[in-house]
Amino acid sequence: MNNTPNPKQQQLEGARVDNGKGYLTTQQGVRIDHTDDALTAGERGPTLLEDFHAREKVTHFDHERIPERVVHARGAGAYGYFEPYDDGLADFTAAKFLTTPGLRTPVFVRFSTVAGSRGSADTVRDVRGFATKFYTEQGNYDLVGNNFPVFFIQDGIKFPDFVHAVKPEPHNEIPQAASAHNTLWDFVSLQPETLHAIMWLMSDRALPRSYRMMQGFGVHTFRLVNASGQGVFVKFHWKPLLGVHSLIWEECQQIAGKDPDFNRRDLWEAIEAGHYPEWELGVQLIPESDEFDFPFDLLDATKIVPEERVPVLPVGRMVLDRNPDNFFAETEQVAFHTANLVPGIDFTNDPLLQFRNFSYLDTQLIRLGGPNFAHLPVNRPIADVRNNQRDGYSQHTIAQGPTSYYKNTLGGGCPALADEDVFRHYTERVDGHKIRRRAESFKDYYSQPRLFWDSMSAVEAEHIVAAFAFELGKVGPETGIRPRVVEQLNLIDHDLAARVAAKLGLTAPAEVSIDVRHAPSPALSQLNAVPHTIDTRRIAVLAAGGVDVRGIERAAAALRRLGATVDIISTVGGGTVWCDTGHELAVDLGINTTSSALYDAVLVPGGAESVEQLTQDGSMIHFVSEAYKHLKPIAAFGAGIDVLQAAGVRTRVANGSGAVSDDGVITSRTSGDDLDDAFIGALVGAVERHRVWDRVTDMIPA
Ligand code: HDD
Repeated sequence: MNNTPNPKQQQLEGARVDNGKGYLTTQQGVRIDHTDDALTAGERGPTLLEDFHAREKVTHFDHERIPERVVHARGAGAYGYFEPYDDGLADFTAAKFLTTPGLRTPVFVRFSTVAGSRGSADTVRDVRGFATKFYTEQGNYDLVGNNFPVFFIQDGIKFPDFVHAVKPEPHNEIPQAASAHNTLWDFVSLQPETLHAIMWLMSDRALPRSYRMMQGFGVHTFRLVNASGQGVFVKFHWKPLLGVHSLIWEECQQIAGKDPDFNRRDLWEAIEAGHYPEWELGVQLIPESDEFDFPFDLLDATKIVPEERVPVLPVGRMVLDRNPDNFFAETEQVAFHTANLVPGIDFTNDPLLQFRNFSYLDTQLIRLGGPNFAHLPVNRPIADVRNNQRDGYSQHTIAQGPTSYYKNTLGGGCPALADEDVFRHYTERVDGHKIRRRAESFKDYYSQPRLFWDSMSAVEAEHIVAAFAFELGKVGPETGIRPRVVEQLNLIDHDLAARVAAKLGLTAPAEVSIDVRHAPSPALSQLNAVPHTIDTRRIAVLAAGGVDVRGIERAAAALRRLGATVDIISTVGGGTVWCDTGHELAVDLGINTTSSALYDAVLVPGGAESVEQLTQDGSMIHFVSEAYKHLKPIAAFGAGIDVLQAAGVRTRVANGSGAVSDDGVITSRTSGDDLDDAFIGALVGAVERHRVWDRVTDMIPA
């Protein structure tokens, strides 16, 4: 097969007639002037089979659906490019896209949830897929990773078991896109290799605020191979420039109803608005001579290599700057495959990875209907493709000539074998008995979940406890699963087990002695990955007739200048509200169509009449108290401060001159053109920090 158009295809291309006016046609190009009524025998008579247009229209519709991905069914994709910073990896890999400074390699990235169906909500507790297709000049390379650095199982043969356990239960297909049910926790309680990834799943990492604000990991230990055939172990990391941020579990549950497309919409809108998300690619390099220097097996995908032990070296950057034109054609039909490698990158013997190398090709055959899915535009390499593969469903290429075999003379010996820039499998001596047995070196299941737990800040640890309590609280008490999971947690850390047990009304197991305790890894706490930026954060401004528009304009201009989105939310769903200056202010959203959970911060401006209306409106009051409960920055100026008090915000507020910033509540009595710079500065600082983790809100009913 050759992906450059052959002469016959070119002839046809040249003869194509553009109907010029965008006319509706059949699939055969026949123009249609009526598509609202089928052909019938008489006005009220039977529909006729000879209406080929109607039949084609409905038949195509009947066949529109393809099987959804068995996992990662729901996703969002975008195009962009990857660019290495320099040639720093040139000694380690022959992959040119990683080592050619200034070379921009096109990419397509698909983010996804894992357990839910295509129509499920975005903000469920789940791992997120982070799959990147690099269209390199040496062929397509796919890095099919997740936003967790570890996986739930060690050997791919367990994948159907794990996925069956986490997916909806087969007898009633409940629950959708949720891990909080009997079968997952039954599996976890019996399969301790799951525990490390389960700790990540119970952490805030499973609730990303945005796809643009999560890390990505290649997960496995791969291998870089240089031009001389020498190898080095490598772990891949994506680090988002916007930092790592999460939602709060209660927000996730609300957003699942208010805006089930929250993460997809966020990615789409950011790219449409020109706020192109960016990640830094980093690598951990481990010389082969150090393979056995770790207290775990490098081939075990349930283990991390702590960044403090092997630093992550920055290699290049990826920018996503274009949304797809058509969701189905691109995001749905993109086919990733862990075995899509280019010269300079290779596998290791990780038994999970080895299985994936079989599974991805296999799944595309059923999902995309045959062996020619690489012809689809989103999957086509930019590199020249030539081979002797022929036929099959949906063959898009008209191959030339009588030969489709190697060796041949009749086809001039083409395609010829390459003698430069070739993929050669890494030469490795393999020697062993044919056995079905897990390696002893894979059998430490507890020390790394413990490392993760020990590396959490107090608030992150509290969220993990709450997540276990929620999930296990949904597990049938009669099943015996809850205490079995708590027993497993006790082998990670007694305090963790005791806190979860207390929330479930169980007796904590007796403390056991812990053999290995590693030094905490600060890189694991996402609170250490918060950069100073408010770029693309969403600020809600609550306004009604009589609002202080000058004050809004001053604050909004400063926030927008730094990249934030500012939405005016009012009691009406559109149009304008009148302002204290007599002008009109455009309303972005009515309070009935939105929720505080969709914003990062709230600003309540002054204007006596506006404030009078807001304090009388339960939805507005709820908006403020809920944002306060969700630990978000709350700001008010002038009379707007009254709204905070009506919403039960008990923090100290400004009552004289000067801005007051306390507990993430920023207030100032100044207003209009005189609105205090210090107030605006404090608001920006609070939005940068994102949440006020130590705010006490247990008494807030929202
Ligand atoms: Fe997988 C899809 C990531 C283990 C079998 N996987 C899929 C996707 C991602 C991952 C991001 C979605 C790709 C897309 O957007 O189209 N999978 C992972 C990671 C794993 C992992 C990071 C562990 C380190 N996967 C894994 C195993 C198997 C599979 C062990 C099978 C033995 N994965 C699949 C699959 C999917 C898939 C069934 C479903 C749709 C697809 O491949 O194209 O083949």
